[in-house]
Amino acid sequence: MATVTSAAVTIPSFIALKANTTTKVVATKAKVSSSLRLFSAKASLKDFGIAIVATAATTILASNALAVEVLLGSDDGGLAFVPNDFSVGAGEKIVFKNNAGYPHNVVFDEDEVPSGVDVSKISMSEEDLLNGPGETYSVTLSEKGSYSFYCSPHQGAGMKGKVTVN
Ligand SMILES: [Cu+2]
Repeated sequence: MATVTSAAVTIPSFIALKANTTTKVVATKAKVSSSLRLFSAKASLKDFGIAIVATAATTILASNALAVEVLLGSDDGGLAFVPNDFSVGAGEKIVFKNNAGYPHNVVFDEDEVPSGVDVSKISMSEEDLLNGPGETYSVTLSEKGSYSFYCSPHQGAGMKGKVTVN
């Protein structure tokens, strides 16, 4: 049957992402395939593929499987990035999230980023602040190398961090 073949081909590409999300994807697919059984083999194969992609994308976003979260302010109220020294893969999303001691912001240091990187494209402006609980600022770095960043209101208090993009 065409639907069985399709499942066999598409499942392996998702296994690498996260073991426990694979289970959900497979479960959803089973329902999709049974509802498509009345269509022609070719049509169901095509619709099937689209449904799987949509489900997988939603699952990834919900679980943040491909993002790194950095807290702004430590749980005990310290003016710090948590963690303040970490690594990400090139193109991996970094989500800075207000936790305590806000307002905060995230400004990359133009003297401590890989050459050719325009810090204005990856930084918040010095005046721009995250004021509310749980507010986030997200950035994706594609150039490999070491980047230093700071929070402009708390730079003097030592709120600085470093990320290595591999
Ligand atoms: Cu701050």
